[in-house]
Amino acid sequence: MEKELEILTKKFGKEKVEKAIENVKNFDVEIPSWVFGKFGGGRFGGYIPPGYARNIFEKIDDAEIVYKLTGKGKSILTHVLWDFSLDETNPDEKIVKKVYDYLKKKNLLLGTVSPTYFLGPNSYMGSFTSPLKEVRDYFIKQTLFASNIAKKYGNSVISLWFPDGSLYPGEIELDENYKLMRDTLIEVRKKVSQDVFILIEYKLFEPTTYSTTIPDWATAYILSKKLKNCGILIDLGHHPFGINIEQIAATLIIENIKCGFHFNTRYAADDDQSVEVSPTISRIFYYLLKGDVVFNKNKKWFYALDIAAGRENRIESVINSIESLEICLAKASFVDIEKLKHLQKKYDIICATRYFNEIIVLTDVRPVIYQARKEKKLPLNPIEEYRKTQYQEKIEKERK
Ligand SMILES: [Mn+2]
Repeated sequence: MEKELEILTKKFGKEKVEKAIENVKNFDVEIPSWVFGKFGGGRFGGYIPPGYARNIFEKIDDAEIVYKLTGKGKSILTHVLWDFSLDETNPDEKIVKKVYDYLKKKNLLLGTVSPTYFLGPNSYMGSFTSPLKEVRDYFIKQTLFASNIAKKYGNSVISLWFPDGSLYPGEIELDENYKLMRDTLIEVRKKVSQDVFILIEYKLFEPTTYSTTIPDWATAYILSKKLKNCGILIDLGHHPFGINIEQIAATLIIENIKCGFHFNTRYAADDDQSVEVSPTISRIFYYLLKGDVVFNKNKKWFYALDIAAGRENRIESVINSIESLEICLAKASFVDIEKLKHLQKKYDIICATRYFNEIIVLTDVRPVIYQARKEKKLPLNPIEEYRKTQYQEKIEKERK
């Protein structure tokens, strides 16, 4: 490993190598509670990987081992009706208090909280845009619950994803549907404590949808501009194919919009698979680092995984995702902006892209990851280490 680090140092200089190690050490990402829960493999007869967490406390146990092995994932994302309700209808603050104490005991934190707009009575017609006022009120109430607990026990951030939309043209009036979303959000913003930060997630599609109410970042942006202390959540799986996500991030940074990121991998739909090492994510990190929104807490950018392992080992899927992000971040850390700009100024198109890709695509930065782990006294190979713990055998036996 030392030899490989030396090669990187020779090529990029000591300063770049040290910065990359520092970045990998300091980066953190929130872990979704739901990845450990009762998600199945869909078309494979409702298969759920053995040892799945049956409640929020077991999810926290799983998150704890990820944190111990990787040093990442100190904060846990939660979903109100999955994690703080016994009947998936009524949230209960008593559960939140217990969860908070449990997290504290394990040296973990309650992260961003999401109201669950896709569960609950009569939610099949939507949440904030339901034609039924009592349904809208029910979800407004749940949003207030989420914001109260985020403020009292967490990081004062709530993240909203809406399943609202339509299956067929003509089913709803698109303009009125948007207006109802906007007006309900404005009503909610007035009721939610002003210091609670709201993230609005957009999503182009759900299976069978003709329209989703907030399909793209333009719609999320317009809505966020109407609300105080509000930003946009970019989920990698929620775009049309071919869209340049790093360009979206670059634009939002320049416009000083506060954002969140949900990292995952998708192939055809919103698959939410384990994060793979990808040039796209490295390029995203390039702009995030350039815009100083990764480590500068005042900029209020939030990073989380949003994955759902249907057949693979959940804990290994999360560890793999974390490692992929570390690699993409490390790669982006090596780009010398001045050098790149010099090539751009000369209009040296091919050399500029070759220089960029030599780092983003071709450089093996794993020695940086290993060094960062070594310095933090973490196992060099967390998946191998996980298998040694026998934790998997234990949960598969206990959680039946
Ligand atoms: Mn998401």
